Amino acid sequence: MNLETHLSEHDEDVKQVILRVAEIAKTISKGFAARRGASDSSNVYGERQAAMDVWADDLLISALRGSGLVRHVASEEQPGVLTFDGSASDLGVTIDPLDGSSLIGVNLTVGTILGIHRGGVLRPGEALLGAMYVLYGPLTTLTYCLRDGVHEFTLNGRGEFTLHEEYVTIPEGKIFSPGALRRDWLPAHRAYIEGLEAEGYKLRYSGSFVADVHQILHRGGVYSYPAYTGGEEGKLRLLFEAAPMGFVVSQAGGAASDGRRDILSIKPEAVSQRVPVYIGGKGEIRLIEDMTGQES
Ligand code: FBP
Repeated sequence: MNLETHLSEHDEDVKQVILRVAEIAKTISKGFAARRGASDSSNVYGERQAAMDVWADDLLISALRGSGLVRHVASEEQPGVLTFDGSASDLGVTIDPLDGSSLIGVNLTVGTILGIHRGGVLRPGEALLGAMYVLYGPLTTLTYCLRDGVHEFTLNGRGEFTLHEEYVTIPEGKIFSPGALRRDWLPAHRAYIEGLEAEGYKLRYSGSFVADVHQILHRGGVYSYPAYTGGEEGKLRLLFEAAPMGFVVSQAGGAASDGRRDILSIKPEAVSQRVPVYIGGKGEIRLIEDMTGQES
């Protein structure tokens, strides 16, 4: 079954937005060879942008503007929320055009992450209509969730996204994917990770949040990019990374936390807001919240 058919029961505007992004994803998947290097620009956070970051961002924003179905767009590569007054619909979309882009040069898996809202985008993850992500790795895969299960599609040789797995649910598993430097870990987080290691959890960390969380979704365990010494807010962005991927994993039977509370309950104050991130199985998330709770 192809993506369009699988989406047929859903809201037409939302369906069209996902199909447009899927078309752009096909273009992005063909664009890496010609754009391996860094661009000579930096994003609003002063981070050096990969050439692919800029290109993918432009493609996605033009496609969403051109759809006439999206009124608000916030992108990790843009300073503020873009508003398209001519839109016939009031959808709001958040974009991380190419998460993990620093890995393109070494040919590791990166991805595009999207959150879909009704109305403005500065809303908690629990208000999301849906979310999706595309992985550009050995395969190009697209995973979407519109509050009726998590479904994965593979881009085939004919350039079509076809269904690979429906109603993905996170299994019990023993993988941990720990971000931030061990020397900068705060005591509760250090004890948490050392506890998982003592339980025989295997370390899997690529440096691409979307790819690492995808592995956790399919193999079980927990991804973490915690608060750390010198980074009490963590590194990852609430709007572009933590909320949409936390939404997908929560809809697949897992959970997402900032170490103390459900990440999906946090209302963003600004597009650039960072948040400590734990995403994975309910057991692993309950454990860190218990340990952090005991600390305070
Ligand atoms: P962007 O590439 O979208 O800025 O994402 C941030 C990110 O690269 C995540 O994908 C990844 O998990 C993390 O930062 C890696 O951080 P570090 O280099 O500190 O391990």
